[in-house]
Amino acid sequence: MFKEFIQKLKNYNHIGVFSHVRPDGDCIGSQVAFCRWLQKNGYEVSAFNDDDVPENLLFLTDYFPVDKPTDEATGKCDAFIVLDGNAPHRFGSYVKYQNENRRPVMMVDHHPEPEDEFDLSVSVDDASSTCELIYNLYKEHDLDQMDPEAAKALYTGLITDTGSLQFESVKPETMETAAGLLRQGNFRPNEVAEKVFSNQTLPQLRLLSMAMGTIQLFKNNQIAVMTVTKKMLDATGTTNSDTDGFVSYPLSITGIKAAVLLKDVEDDGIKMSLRSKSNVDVNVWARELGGGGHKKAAGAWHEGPLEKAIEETVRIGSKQISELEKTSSL
Ligand SMILES: [Mn+2]
Repeated sequence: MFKEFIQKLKNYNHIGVFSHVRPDGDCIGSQVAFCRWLQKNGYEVSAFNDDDVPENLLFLTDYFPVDKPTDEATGKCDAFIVLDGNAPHRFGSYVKYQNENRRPVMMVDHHPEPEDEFDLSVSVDDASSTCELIYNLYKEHDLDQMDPEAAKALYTGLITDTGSLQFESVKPETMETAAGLLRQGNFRPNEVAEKVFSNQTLPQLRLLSMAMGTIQLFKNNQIAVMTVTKKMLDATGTTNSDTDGFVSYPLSITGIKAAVLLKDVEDDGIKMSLRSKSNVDVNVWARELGGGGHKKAAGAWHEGPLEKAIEETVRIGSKQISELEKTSSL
């Protein structure tokens, strides 16, 4: 899988590694583990992200620092790697740096329908996570190069991108990857899980409680909608990033086929997270709203206002559910 990738890397000295904007566990986990791999193999390495690393993932930046890109720092790089996204715009200011001075770029990712904008792509859309792919890179090259830090970083992405190894994307290979990481890194699962999942603040829980109160069900109780507004953030002293993971709560209601979280927290429209636990394809659904993602998890945007965004979103989802019901394939 990585033979050509590893060979091509040898043409360069200083690699700039970008992960996608508004980073998550898979994004930072794969970035940190991959940067350590590059370093072990003699490369100069810089890791970039436009946005702050979320609080619960900050421990990963002790393993490898992730900085905001600058002209000076990107200027040192003779090649770029982009991780956990399959279109240039996912990497924010990466596009600007490439426009100013185009460098060879390689991509490693697991999202469907990648854009053809990269010099080399390792794109595996049935992999659970980009971290699973980076584990394969280590394995194909030399697994002994994986230290406990890299193993914990990859384990982070493995559990955050799979709902703690519960999603449909989890295959026997994913579990084997998890086992390999625990063995190679010599750590227990709770050591990482507690850092990532059990560090909620009281304001975050208060916000969650308010968001729970907004849940509405549609289409014979098969679609759940949850909303978060700027007012709720202000009342609880929280920010947009404190809503991470909220959408899984409405999805856990019995009989629900798909859930949508609408966040009316910025001046320029409404951000939506769509999740499915059925044959409802939220990638197709989000695409009708100008967004996209995976079959089971996707994102979209609506210009608002909130009521209109809910109505249109529910209408599109209901249409898909009706079609699936017709063929008894829901
Ligand atoms: Mn991912």
